[in-house]
Amino acid sequence: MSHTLENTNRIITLDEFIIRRQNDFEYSTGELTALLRDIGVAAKIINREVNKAGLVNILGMDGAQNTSGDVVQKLDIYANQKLIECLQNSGECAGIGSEELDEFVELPRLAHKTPHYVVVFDPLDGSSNIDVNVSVGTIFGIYRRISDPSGGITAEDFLQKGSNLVAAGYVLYGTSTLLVYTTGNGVNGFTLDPSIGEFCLSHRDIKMPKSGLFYSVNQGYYLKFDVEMRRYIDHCSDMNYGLRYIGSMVSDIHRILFQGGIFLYPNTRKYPRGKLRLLYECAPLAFVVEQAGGRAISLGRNRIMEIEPKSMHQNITIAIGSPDTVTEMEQFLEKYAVRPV
Ligand code: FDP
Repeated sequence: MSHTLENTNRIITLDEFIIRRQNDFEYSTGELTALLRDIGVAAKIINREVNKAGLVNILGMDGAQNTSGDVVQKLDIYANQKLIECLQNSGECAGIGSEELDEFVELPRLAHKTPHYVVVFDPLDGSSNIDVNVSVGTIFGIYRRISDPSGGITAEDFLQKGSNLVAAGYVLYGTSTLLVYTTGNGVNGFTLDPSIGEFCLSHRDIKMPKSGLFYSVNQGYYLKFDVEMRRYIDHCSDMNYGLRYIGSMVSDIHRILFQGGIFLYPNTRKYPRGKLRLLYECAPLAFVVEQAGGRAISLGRNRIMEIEPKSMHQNITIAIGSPDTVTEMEQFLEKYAVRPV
């Protein structure tokens, strides 16, 4: 009698997984597959540099400020460059929009390629944490371009609502390095195995808890929040919800994804329209969280995925996390009638 040996514990690498899932895409030509692989390569290179940040003279402020007024650090610039370089590998990316750049950039065309996609990213989110060895992340989103692929890219290719995203995800450079992404068919996570230099499937079909007992907000701004938001935060405290705030959006949302709860960045006096960027941070993470069963809304109570960006660096308020916890917060705002932002 012959036996078929099936190894159910065998390692599935990110590349293998992406190729296997290729047929899930509406336009399954291998272009999106190639783009996701390019991002995987960039993530490995950025990871290598983040890990040795304390050893080489790459750490610390560059001194410049980006369009959103944040101080740019050297590693941000490095991560930005590497993503741009890697996205040119396959020739499938027509252009990029980056949190670190004022304008979108058209990428050089490879011979015989007609790229149909643009990529938006925050190359190193939470970068003010690098100096103190706290986890940071990369956030990315991929849109199919609207403009005629035979011509140049336009702003409209980027100013699309999140519901048009064809893929999105993040890389968390933490105690281990994890790449989490969705193409609209659930969310999967891959942990980097440094010994073989591959992202390996470690978190299959991630589903977030329906509610959670953690809230994540910069409570230092409490007095700068609208009274309605202060009431909700008082409620979290009354209910003994645990406050967890790393100050690195990818890390904070990663915790919420696995343990449940809510992440908030409301309007403050300093940031009357919120601080976080719709295009580079909020929409891609909303896609991931919704695909894992969660919710993501602005404090004007619009679904983040339905908000059409008016400019590349538009800021927005956000409440994102477990569906029941976000709904509970929403009911609070409705009850105390927060002003739409
Ligand atoms: P950073 O400025 O360090 O890049 O997107 C910006 C961001 O970090 C998020 O990662 C983080 O959640 C937030 O800002 C922290 O802002 P506050 O310091 O105002 O809380």
